[in-house]
Amino acid sequence: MAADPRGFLARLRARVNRGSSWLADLLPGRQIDAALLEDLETRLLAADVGVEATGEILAGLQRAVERRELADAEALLRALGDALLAIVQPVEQPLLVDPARRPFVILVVGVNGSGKTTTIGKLARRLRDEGRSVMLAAGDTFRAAAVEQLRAWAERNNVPMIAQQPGADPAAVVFDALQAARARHIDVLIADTAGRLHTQSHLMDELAKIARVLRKLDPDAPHEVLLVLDAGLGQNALRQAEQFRQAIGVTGIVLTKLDGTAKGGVLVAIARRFGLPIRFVGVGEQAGDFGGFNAQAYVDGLLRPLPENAA
Ligand SMILES: Nc1nc2c(ncn2[C@@H]2O[C@H](COP(=O)(O)OP(=O)(O)OP(=O)(O)O)[C@@H](O)[C@H]2O)c(=O)[nH]1
Ligand SMILES: [Mg+2]
Repeated sequence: MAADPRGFLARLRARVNRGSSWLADLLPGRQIDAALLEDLETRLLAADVGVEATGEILAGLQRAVERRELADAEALLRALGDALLAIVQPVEQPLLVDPARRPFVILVVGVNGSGKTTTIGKLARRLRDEGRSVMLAAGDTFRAAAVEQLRAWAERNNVPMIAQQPGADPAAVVFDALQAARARHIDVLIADTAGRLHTQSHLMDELAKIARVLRKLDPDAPHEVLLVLDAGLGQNALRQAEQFRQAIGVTGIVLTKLDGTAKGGVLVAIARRFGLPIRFVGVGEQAGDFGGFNAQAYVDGLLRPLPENAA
């Protein structure tokens, strides 16, 4: 079943790196030596694990080889898994909706096409299934189709949505929505925003304005700023995280499209560089292809993938 968490973990494990076993042809029959470690380094970099994390992992494995702790490929795989887990386990921090902050305001930001609106649809369903009342704010007033896309998710999930005409000030839309959510005693307000390049400073300023305007109603809002990153963008995702963090102060990351890339290792690079909580991951376009980040299932997916038909 789509909402079954075990089903989601299986999908995560099958779909990271498209379920292809990127180490399968590397390890069998090989001696654990410097040449193998060098090949492994190349694979980690190709999977977008990043220079910093790869260097750290390799240094640890090198020490283990010198101490003759890695007798065979299985031992190496285990050590590699432990090293990856040590980096990503600390960022497995679920989003906790504080009931004392009501409405709990989640502002969703990111570059064009990263998966913001889809994430909002999936998250709205998840929160609603947990028994919370949810409202959506159509803060992407830039694209006319954006409101309709969000409305479709709102209707599918049976949650209300606040919108204005195309071209309206997104800060005004989100402000109105917070007032409406308050009046209706809504638990969680999720605000969509237009995609923007992290290099467009006036659009980054617009995000800061949305946050500023929200604070007129609630000094603690937004309670969560979710940055949605497309895993397929590789190292560019790191630059995006840096810029959004500076512009608005990201409190959590959603990594989407882990199903559509052979570079799912970028999550490790992001965890290593920023240490920001990874709240959710997306492994497909359907509502059920979304769940809280699970470090162990993710590392298993990298190193010991399940076939797609198991998911
Ligand atoms: N395969 C896959 N596709 C996804 C995932 N998340 C989103 N998508 C798809 O990515 C495309 C863009 O998603 P949107 O949610 O519209 O992205 P957005 O960030 O709102 O885009 P803009 O509003 O244009 O900035 C859509 O076709 C989604 O179905 C995912 O986890 N996996
Ligand atoms: Mg959108």
